[in-house]
Amino acid sequence: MAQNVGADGTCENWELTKDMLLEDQTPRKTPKRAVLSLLPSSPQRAVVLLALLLALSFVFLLALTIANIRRVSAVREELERAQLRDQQSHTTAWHNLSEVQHTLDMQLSAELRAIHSRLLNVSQELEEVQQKMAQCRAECGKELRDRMRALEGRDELQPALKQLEELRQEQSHISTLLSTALEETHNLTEMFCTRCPAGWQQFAKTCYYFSTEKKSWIEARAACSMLGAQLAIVNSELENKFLANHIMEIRAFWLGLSDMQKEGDWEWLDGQPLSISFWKKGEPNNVGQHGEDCATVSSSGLWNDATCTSPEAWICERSC
Ligand SMILES: [Ca+2]
Ligand SMILES: [Ca+2]
Ligand SMILES: [Ca+2]
Repeated sequence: MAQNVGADGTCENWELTKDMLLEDQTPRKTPKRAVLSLLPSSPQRAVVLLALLLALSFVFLLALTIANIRRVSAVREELERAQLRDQQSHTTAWHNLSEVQHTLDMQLSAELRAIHSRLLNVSQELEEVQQKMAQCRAECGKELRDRMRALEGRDELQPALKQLEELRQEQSHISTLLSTALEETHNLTEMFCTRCPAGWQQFAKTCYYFSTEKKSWIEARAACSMLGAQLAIVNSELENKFLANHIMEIRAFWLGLSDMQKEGDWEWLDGQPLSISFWKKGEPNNVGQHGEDCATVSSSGLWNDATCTSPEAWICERSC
Protein backbone atom coordinates (compact mmCIF):
# COMPACT_ATOMS: atom_id res chain seq x y z
CA MET A 1 0.00 0.00 0.00
CA ALA A 2 3.06 2.30 0.04
CA GLN A 3 2.60 5.30 -2.23
CA ASN A 4 5.45 7.51 -3.27
CA VAL A 5 4.06 11.01 -3.50
CA GLY A 6 7.54 12.62 -3.77
CA ALA A 7 11.06 12.72 -2.54
CA ASP A 8 9.80 14.40 0.72
CA GLY A 9 9.50 11.95 3.66
CA THR A 10 6.43 13.85 4.93
CA CYS A 11 4.20 12.36 2.32
CA GLU A 12 5.45 8.92 3.22
CA ASN A 13 4.59 9.48 6.86
CA TRP A 14 1.17 10.76 5.92
CA GLU A 15 0.68 7.56 3.91
CA LEU A 16 1.75 5.39 6.82
CA THR A 17 -0.57 7.20 9.16
CA LYS A 18 -3.37 6.79 6.69
CA ASP A 19 -2.67 3.07 6.46
CA MET A 20 -2.56 2.67 10.19
CA LEU A 21 -5.78 4.54 10.65
CA LEU A 22 -7.41 2.47 7.98
CA GLU A 23 -6.21 -0.77 9.60
CA ASP A 24 -7.40 0.32 13.10
CA GLN A 25 -10.77 1.49 11.87
CA THR A 26 -11.54 -1.27 9.51
CA PRO A 27 -14.70 -2.53 11.36
CA ARG A 28 -16.25 1.05 11.34
CA LYS A 29 -16.95 2.10 7.77
CA THR A 30 -18.66 5.56 8.38
CA PRO A 31 -16.04 7.22 10.73
CA LYS A 32 -13.34 5.87 8.42
CA ARG A 33 -14.74 7.85 5.63
CA ALA A 34 -14.98 11.10 7.75
CA VAL A 35 -11.34 10.78 8.84
CA LEU A 36 -10.24 10.06 5.32
CA SER A 37 -12.10 13.14 4.22
CA LEU A 38 -10.20 15.28 6.77
CA LEU A 39 -6.77 13.97 5.91
CA PRO A 40 -4.78 16.21 3.58
CA SER A 41 -4.58 14.82 0.28
CA SER A 42 -1.97 17.29 -0.83
CA PRO A 43 0.73 19.53 0.73
CA GLN A 44 -1.55 22.56 0.34
CA ARG A 45 -4.23 20.85 2.34
CA ALA A 46 -1.67 19.99 5.01
CA VAL A 47 -0.56 23.53 5.22
CA VAL A 48 -4.12 24.72 5.55
CA LEU A 49 -4.81 22.13 8.19
CA LEU A 50 -1.69 23.12 10.06
CA ALA A 51 -2.65 26.76 9.85
CA LEU A 52 -6.09 25.86 11.09
CA LEU A 53 -4.56 23.94 13.93
CA LEU A 54 -2.31 26.86 14.72
CA ALA A 55 -5.27 29.20 14.67
CA LEU A 56 -7.21 26.92 16.95
CA SER A 57 -4.21 26.68 19.22
CA PHE A 58 -3.92 30.45 19.23
CA VAL A 59 -7.58 30.84 20.00
CA PHE A 60 -7.31 28.23 22.72
CA LEU A 61 -4.25 29.92 24.15
CA LEU A 62 -5.98 33.27 23.95
CA ALA A 63 -9.02 31.94 25.73
CA LEU A 64 -6.83 30.29 28.28
CA THR A 65 -4.90 33.52 28.75
CA ILE A 66 -8.11 35.52 29.16
CA ALA A 67 -9.36 32.99 31.67
CA ASN A 68 -6.09 33.17 33.52
CA ILE A 69 -6.18 36.94 33.46
CA ARG A 70 -9.73 36.89 34.85
CA ARG A 71 -8.67 34.39 37.47
CA VAL A 72 -5.68 36.53 38.36
CA SER A 73 -7.92 39.57 38.54
CA ALA A 74 -10.28 37.73 40.85
CA VAL A 75 -7.44 36.59 42.97
CA ARG A 76 -6.09 40.11 43.03
CA GLU A 77 -9.47 41.50 44.03
CA GLU A 78 -9.73 38.85 46.69
CA LEU A 79 -6.29 39.79 47.86
CA GLU A 80 -7.24 43.43 47.92
CA ARG A 81 -10.38 42.68 49.86
CA ALA A 82 -8.33 40.49 52.19
CA GLN A 83 -5.83 43.30 52.57
CA LEU A 84 -8.70 45.71 53.23
CA ARG A 85 -10.16 43.37 55.81
CA ASP A 86 -6.73 42.92 57.24
CA GLN A 87 -6.28 46.66 57.43
CA GLN A 88 -9.71 47.03 58.99
CA SER A 89 -8.95 44.29 61.49
CA HIS A 90 -5.60 45.92 62.13
CA THR A 91 -7.35 49.23 62.60
CA THR A 92 -9.91 47.67 64.94
CA ALA A 93 -7.21 45.83 66.84
CA TRP A 94 -5.14 48.95 67.05
CA HIS A 95 -8.18 50.88 68.27
CA ASN A 96 -8.93 48.23 70.85
CA LEU A 97 -5.31 48.13 71.82
CA SER A 98 -5.32 51.89 72.12
CA GLU A 99 -8.39 51.76 74.33
CA VAL A 100 -6.84 49.03 76.47
CA GLN A 101 -3.66 51.00 76.68
CA HIS A 102 -5.63 54.10 77.60
CA THR A 103 -7.51 52.20 80.27
CA LEU A 104 -4.28 50.73 81.58
CA ASP A 105 -2.70 54.15 81.50
CA MET A 106 -5.62 55.54 83.49
CA GLN A 107 -5.41 52.73 86.00
CA LEU A 108 -1.67 53.01 86.26
CA SER A 109 -1.97 56.74 86.66
CA ALA A 110 -4.50 56.32 89.45
CA GLU A 111 -2.33 53.71 91.17
CA LEU A 112 0.72 55.84 90.69
CA ARG A 113 -1.10 58.81 92.19
CA ALA A 114 -2.18 56.65 95.13
CA ILE A 115 1.36 55.34 95.60
CA HIS A 116 2.68 58.87 95.33
CA SER A 117 0.20 60.02 97.95
CA ARG A 118 1.22 57.16 100.24
CA LEU A 119 4.83 57.97 99.72
CA LEU A 120 4.11 61.56 100.66
CA ASN A 121 2.33 60.42 103.81
CA VAL A 122 5.18 58.07 104.69
CA SER A 123 7.63 60.89 104.12
CA GLN A 124 5.65 63.17 106.39
CA GLU A 125 5.46 60.46 109.06
CA LEU A 126 9.18 59.88 108.75
CA GLU A 127 9.80 63.57 109.22
CA GLU A 128 7.52 63.61 112.28
CA VAL A 129 9.29 60.57 113.71
CA GLN A 130 12.65 62.20 113.10
CA GLN A 131 11.45 65.36 114.81
CA LYS A 132 10.10 63.37 117.73
CA MET A 133 13.33 61.40 117.98
CA ALA A 134 15.31 64.62 118.02
CA GLN A 135 12.95 66.11 120.62
CA CYS A 136 13.02 62.90 122.69
CA ARG A 137 16.78 62.78 122.43
CA ALA A 138 16.99 66.26 123.90
CA GLU A 139 14.36 65.64 126.60
CA CYS A 140 15.67 62.17 127.48
CA GLY A 141 19.13 63.61 127.79
CA LYS A 142 17.80 66.24 130.14
CA GLU A 143 15.88 63.65 132.15
CA LEU A 144 18.94 61.42 132.29
CA ARG A 145 21.05 64.32 133.52
CA ASP A 146 18.43 65.16 136.15
CA ARG A 147 18.41 61.56 137.32
CA MET A 148 22.19 61.54 137.45
CA ARG A 149 22.10 64.70 139.56
CA ALA A 150 19.48 63.13 141.80
CA LEU A 151 21.67 60.05 142.19
CA GLU A 152 24.68 62.23 142.97
CA GLY A 153 22.57 64.16 145.47
CA ARG A 154 21.47 60.86 146.95
CA ASP A 155 25.12 59.94 147.46
CA GLU A 156 25.63 63.21 149.29
CA LEU A 157 22.59 62.47 151.46
CA GLN A 158 23.80 59.00 152.38
CA PRO A 159 25.06 60.01 155.87
CA ALA A 160 21.84 61.88 156.57
CA LEU A 161 19.80 58.94 155.28
CA LYS A 162 21.82 56.60 157.50
CA GLN A 163 21.14 58.80 160.51
CA LEU A 164 17.50 58.96 159.54
CA GLU A 165 17.36 55.17 159.32
CA GLU A 166 18.99 54.92 162.74
CA LEU A 167 16.44 57.40 164.09
CA ARG A 168 13.66 55.33 162.56
CA GLN A 169 15.01 52.20 164.19
CA GLU A 170 15.31 54.02 167.51
CA GLN A 171 11.79 55.37 167.11
CA SER A 172 10.55 51.86 166.39
CA HIS A 173 12.36 50.60 169.50
CA ILE A 174 10.87 53.42 171.56
CA SER A 175 7.44 52.68 170.15
CA THR A 176 7.86 49.05 171.14
CA LEU A 177 8.93 50.11 174.65
CA LEU A 178 5.99 52.50 174.88
CA SER A 179 3.60 49.77 173.77
CA THR A 180 5.05 47.45 176.41
CA ALA A 181 4.83 50.17 179.04
CA LEU A 182 1.24 50.98 178.06
CA GLU A 183 0.34 47.32 178.25
CA GLU A 184 1.99 46.99 181.65
CA THR A 185 0.26 50.18 182.82
CA HIS A 186 -3.02 48.75 181.63
CA ASN A 187 -2.32 45.56 183.52
CA LEU A 188 -1.36 47.54 186.63
CA THR A 189 -4.49 49.61 186.27
CA GLU A 190 -6.48 46.44 186.15
CA MET A 191 -4.56 45.09 189.14
CA PHE A 192 -4.81 48.28 191.17
CA CYS A 193 -8.11 49.89 190.58
CA THR A 194 -8.06 53.60 191.32
CA ARG A 195 -11.61 54.37 190.39
CA CYS A 196 -13.46 53.24 193.52
CA PRO A 197 -16.11 55.78 194.61
CA ALA A 198 -15.65 57.91 197.70
CA GLY A 199 -16.35 55.99 200.88
CA TRP A 200 -15.48 52.66 199.24
CA GLN A 201 -12.40 50.59 200.00
CA GLN A 202 -10.24 48.99 197.37
CA PHE A 203 -8.71 45.55 197.33
CA ALA A 204 -7.02 44.46 194.09
CA LYS A 205 -9.52 45.20 191.34
CA THR A 206 -12.53 45.33 193.64
CA CYS A 207 -14.24 48.07 195.60
CA TYR A 208 -15.96 47.40 198.94
CA TYR A 209 -18.55 49.37 200.87
CA PHE A 210 -18.85 48.86 204.63
CA SER A 211 -22.25 50.10 205.82
CA THR A 212 -22.79 52.12 208.95
CA GLU A 213 -26.45 51.14 209.14
CA LYS A 214 -28.09 47.83 209.94
CA LYS A 215 -30.61 45.97 207.85
CA SER A 216 -31.91 42.50 207.42
CA TRP A 217 -30.02 40.28 205.00
CA ILE A 218 -32.62 40.77 202.26
CA GLU A 219 -32.71 44.55 202.76
CA ALA A 220 -28.93 44.70 202.80
CA ARG A 221 -28.85 42.70 199.53
CA ALA A 222 -31.27 45.23 198.01
CA ALA A 223 -29.15 48.17 199.26
CA CYS A 224 -26.06 46.76 197.54
CA SER A 225 -28.03 46.19 194.40
CA MET A 226 -29.06 49.87 194.45
CA LEU A 227 -25.35 50.77 194.39
CA GLY A 228 -24.62 48.47 191.45
CA ALA A 229 -22.99 45.93 193.75
CA GLN A 230 -23.85 42.84 195.72
CA LEU A 231 -23.18 41.48 199.19
CA ALA A 232 -19.50 40.53 199.53
CA ILE A 233 -18.38 37.16 198.25
CA VAL A 234 -15.15 35.82 199.71
CA ASN A 235 -13.03 34.21 197.02
CA SER A 236 -9.73 33.92 198.85
CA GLU A 237 -8.14 34.00 202.29
CA LEU A 238 -6.49 37.37 201.39
CA GLU A 239 -9.86 38.85 200.58
CA ASN A 240 -11.26 37.52 203.84
CA LYS A 241 -8.34 39.10 205.74
CA PHE A 242 -8.93 42.40 203.88
CA LEU A 243 -12.53 42.41 204.99
CA ALA A 244 -11.61 41.58 208.58
CA ASN A 245 -8.98 44.33 208.71
CA HIS A 246 -11.57 46.93 207.70
CA ILE A 247 -14.01 45.96 210.46
CA MET A 248 -13.07 48.15 213.42
CA GLU A 249 -16.15 47.65 215.49
CA ILE A 250 -17.22 44.65 217.51
CA ARG A 251 -20.10 43.67 215.29
CA ALA A 252 -20.82 41.42 212.29
CA PHE A 253 -21.41 42.30 208.64
CA TRP A 254 -23.63 40.41 206.23
CA LEU A 255 -21.90 38.43 203.49
CA GLY A 256 -23.55 37.24 200.32
CA LEU A 257 -23.73 33.69 201.63
CA SER A 258 -26.84 31.75 202.74
CA ASP A 259 -28.44 28.31 202.99
CA MET A 260 -32.03 29.55 202.82
CA GLN A 261 -32.66 27.50 199.69
CA LYS A 262 -31.61 24.26 201.33
CA GLU A 263 -30.53 23.89 204.93
CA GLY A 264 -26.83 23.23 205.26
CA ASP A 265 -26.22 23.82 201.54
CA TRP A 266 -24.38 27.13 201.61
CA GLU A 267 -24.28 29.07 198.42
CA TRP A 268 -22.89 32.45 197.31
CA LEU A 269 -25.16 35.01 195.64
CA ASP A 270 -23.42 34.51 192.29
CA GLY A 271 -24.54 30.85 192.41
CA GLN A 272 -21.05 29.52 193.21
CA PRO A 273 -20.86 26.76 195.85
CA LEU A 274 -18.77 27.21 198.96
CA SER A 275 -15.18 26.33 198.08
CA ILE A 276 -13.31 27.85 201.03
CA SER A 277 -14.82 28.79 204.41
CA PHE A 278 -13.75 30.48 207.64
CA TRP A 279 -16.53 29.42 210.03
CA LYS A 280 -16.09 30.23 213.69
CA LYS A 281 -15.72 27.10 215.77
CA GLY A 282 -19.16 25.53 216.28
CA GLU A 283 -20.69 27.38 213.39
CA PRO A 284 -22.82 27.21 211.40
CA ASN A 285 -25.23 25.93 214.08
CA ASN A 286 -28.55 27.11 212.64
CA VAL A 287 -29.97 27.87 216.15
CA GLY A 288 -33.26 29.56 217.01
CA GLN A 289 -36.90 29.08 216.12
CA HIS A 290 -36.43 30.32 212.55
CA GLY A 291 -32.99 28.92 212.15
CA GLU A 292 -29.93 30.75 210.91
CA ASP A 293 -29.57 30.83 207.14
CA CYS A 294 -27.44 33.96 206.46
CA ALA A 295 -23.69 34.30 207.09
CA THR A 296 -21.80 37.18 208.74
CA VAL A 297 -18.10 38.02 209.10
CA SER A 298 -16.59 39.75 212.13
CA SER A 299 -13.34 41.63 212.77
CA SER A 300 -11.68 38.32 213.61
CA GLY A 301 -12.38 37.16 210.06
CA LEU A 302 -14.48 34.27 211.32
CA TRP A 303 -17.97 33.51 210.02
CA ASN A 304 -21.23 32.84 211.81
CA ASP A 305 -24.68 31.86 210.60
CA ALA A 306 -27.37 34.25 211.91
CA THR A 307 -31.08 34.82 211.54
CA CYS A 308 -31.60 36.53 208.16
CA THR A 309 -34.20 38.99 209.53
CA SER A 310 -31.87 40.30 212.23
CA PRO A 311 -30.58 43.83 211.54
CA GLU A 312 -26.89 43.78 210.84
CA ALA A 313 -24.36 45.92 209.01
CA TRP A 314 -23.34 44.66 205.53
CA ILE A 315 -20.49 44.74 203.05
CA CYS A 316 -21.13 45.51 199.36
CA GLU A 317 -18.63 44.40 196.65
CA ARG A 318 -18.25 45.43 193.02
CA SER A 319 -15.59 45.60 190.36
CA CYS A 320 -13.62 48.80 189.64
CA1 LIG B 1 -15.03 38.60 196.50
CA1 LIG C 1 -29.11 27.50 208.23
CA1 LIG D 1 -24.88 30.67 214.15
